[in-house]
Amino acid sequence: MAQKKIQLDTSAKKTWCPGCSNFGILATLKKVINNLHQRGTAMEDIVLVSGIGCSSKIIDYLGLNSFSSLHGRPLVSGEGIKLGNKKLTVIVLAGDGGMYNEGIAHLVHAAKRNVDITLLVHNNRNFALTTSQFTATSPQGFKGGSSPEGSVEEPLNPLALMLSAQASFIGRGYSFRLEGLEQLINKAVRHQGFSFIDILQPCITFFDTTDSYNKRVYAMEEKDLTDEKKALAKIKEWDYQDEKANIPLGIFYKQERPVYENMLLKDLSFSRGDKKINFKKILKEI
Ligand SMILES: Cc1ncc(C[n+]2csc(CCOP(=O)(O)OP(=O)(O)O)c2C)c(N)n1
Repeated sequence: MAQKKIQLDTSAKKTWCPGCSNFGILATLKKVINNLHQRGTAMEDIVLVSGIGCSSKIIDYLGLNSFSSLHGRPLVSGEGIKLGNKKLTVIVLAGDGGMYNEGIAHLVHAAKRNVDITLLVHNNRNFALTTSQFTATSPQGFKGGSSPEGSVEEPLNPLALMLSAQASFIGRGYSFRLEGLEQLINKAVRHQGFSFIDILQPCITFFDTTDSYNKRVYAMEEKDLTDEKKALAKIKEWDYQDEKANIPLGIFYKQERPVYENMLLKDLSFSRGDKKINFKKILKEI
């Protein structure tokens, strides 16, 4: 029998700028969560984790179990939650500043470990909540609070980083192409392993890339998703700098790999001298 649509609204006042593209991500996430529920996931088994930033406010607007972590640190919190209870569906939400600057070491290790969580990066290509400083994905020449003359740094391609860190699901969405974004997140959440999605999320106040993206984005066909060379070629179609290049959206790479928590928690025992200590037994005895 079909489950009833879940009302996820909260009473928290939305403090995003009017017209912010985060509203589209919020609406999409509500659909994704309802979809998960329709497929049998209990609401209490879904956990959202965020850091700090405009992007991270999203967890206040969704009536679900959630944890607000430090700026740049939501991934490790999410990993801890998943290790504590493998049954949970963990979705981590962060800004590009939090994830590609402060939290970049955690990002690389979460991908390498292949923890079964989904990461959504709201990539507006600036530190927006603090009124615009350049981040790792801002283009060279970006003018903001910390680079009034224009940033001299070239941008990082986060998808290329994720491919080399062995992320088992790599995708890109766009906050003004919501049908594609919803399908992409649905697939990411269902994937067993670390799922990474860079969501292009124009900051209409400080770095409005909407018109430029609208002209250049296109949906990729889903084929040969396990071929690393093809994935890299697609990833390199746009380097986050070139304002003329087309921007592919969808899944770039998907591969089955052993999941970290299944390997780590297989046995839950360790040896001390000739004694084997079993955590499961200890926990039962407490
Ligand atoms: C470790 C740390 N560094 C800096 C800050 C200050 N800070 C709070 S929000 C923010 C900007 C967030 O930018 P981003 O992560 O890109 O998210 P956005 O606001 O753009 O969604 C900064 C720099 C902080 N709270 N903690």
